[in-house]
Amino acid sequence: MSECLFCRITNGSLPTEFVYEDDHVVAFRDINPAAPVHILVVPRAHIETVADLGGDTTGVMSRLTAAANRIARESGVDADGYRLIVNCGRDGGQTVFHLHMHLLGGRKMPELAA
Ligand code: DGP
Repeated sequence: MSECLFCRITNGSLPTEFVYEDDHVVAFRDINPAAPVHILVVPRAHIETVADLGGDTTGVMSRLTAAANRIARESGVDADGYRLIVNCGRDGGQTVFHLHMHLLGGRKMPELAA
């Protein structure tokens, strides 16, 4: 049995409402939202970090981005804009080591700190 939290969510063993799913990607609301719209877009495949992409998994970021853009449109935040974030590793702020993209929208995002 996989112990990975997001594998348990993507494979349905931890019941979670999906706002989007296809053969490769699922998306669900962040448990600790940082914006009115805060969705996590996650590959079904277990890939620990964005740094692990390459070879057979080169297309994963395109799939995540396409799904995030679609969810942004469906959530009505596309006109005003939104932020897509991928945290990588501990210094990058990653806490769940299954690749995921944050979609944040519904409020003005602050400028990134220097
Ligand atoms: P990151 O820091 O980039 O690894 O983001 C992980 C996010 O995952 C964090 O914003 C909180 C969210 N999260 C953690 N556990 C759960 C959970 O069980 N369900 C949901 N929906 N989100 C979770």
